[in-house]
Parts: sequence; C-alpha cells; structure tokens
Amino acid sequence: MDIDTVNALPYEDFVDLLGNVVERCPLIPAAVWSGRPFSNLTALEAAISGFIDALPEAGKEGVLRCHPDLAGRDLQSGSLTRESREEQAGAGMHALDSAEASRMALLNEDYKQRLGFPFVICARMSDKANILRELSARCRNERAEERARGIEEVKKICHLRLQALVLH
Ligand code: 2AL
Repeated sequence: MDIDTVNALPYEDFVDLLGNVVERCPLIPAAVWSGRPFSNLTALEAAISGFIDALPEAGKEGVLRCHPDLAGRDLQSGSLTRESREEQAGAGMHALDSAEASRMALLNEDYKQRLGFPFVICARMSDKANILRELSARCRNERAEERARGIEEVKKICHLRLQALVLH
C-alpha cells in the first residue's frame, strides 16, 4: 500500500493495518493517526519513534513488556503474533536444541528478574548464536542502559514491519 492510501484510511483501518508495527501496541498507531498526512514512509516512522521517545520511562518499559520472550512460552503455545512468529522462526528460535532452549529460558528469566522487563532484540537482524551472546552480555547492564537499548531494538523491528506494509 502506498503512503497516500495509508493517509486516506479511516482511523479503524489505519489501526488495523499498523496495529502491530510495535508489538501489541496498537495505541501507538492510534496516537499518530491525527498527525496525517505523512509525506512519506520516513515521516510516518519518525512520528512513531517520536511518540515512543516522548513516553515516560515507565511507558518505555511498558512497550518492552508487550514483547514476547524469544523462544518463550508464546512460541511454545502458538500464541505469538504473525509478525513475531515469522521473525523468531527466521532467527531459528523454533529450532533450538534442548541445551540452547534451556540456556535461552534461563537467561531470559535472569534478565527479567534483574531488569524488570524482557530482553528485546531485532530478530530479523540477528541469528541464534548472536541472540544468545547478546542476551548473556546484556544481562549485566544497568536498567536505564537496557531500557534505551531495548527501545532502539523496538524501532528496528518497527522499521522492518513498516517496510513490509507500506511502499516507499
Ligand atoms: C522479538 C520479537 O517478537 N520479534 C523480534 O524481532 N524480537 N522479541 C524479543 N523479545 O526480542
């Protein structure tokens, strides 16, 4: 769909189309809808990023908490969103051997215990080995640093999801 068509969408259709560009956060496209018309895809992405940046720190942590764990319970139970399922499958999260799966589960829990929100990384720009390496390294970071790092990853995920939906 091109940007002119996106700009012309009624509110409900706009949110239907873009409701998961930030995982399980339809509030974000709902909030930027009133900023139409966007001159191009970059302007739409900037509006989304600007909204996220303007959130208080607790709001940013809330956005992170809307993300499912990598290779976590939602993957096992088949309840991931379509976008997340494709991203996680692409990074090999559905094909971990049992040692990798337990290491991932342990590190994800450790990260959440320490930081209060889940580890987030753009899976499409990564692979199994890199995800495990990053997860074990980032576990040791401070909360503010990881909040900022996680939000940067959310924006990368959003960028790729937008590219798949809107022509540019
Ligand atoms: C995810 C996800 O669902 N897709 C992605 O790229 N990263 N989740 C996560 N915890 O990093």
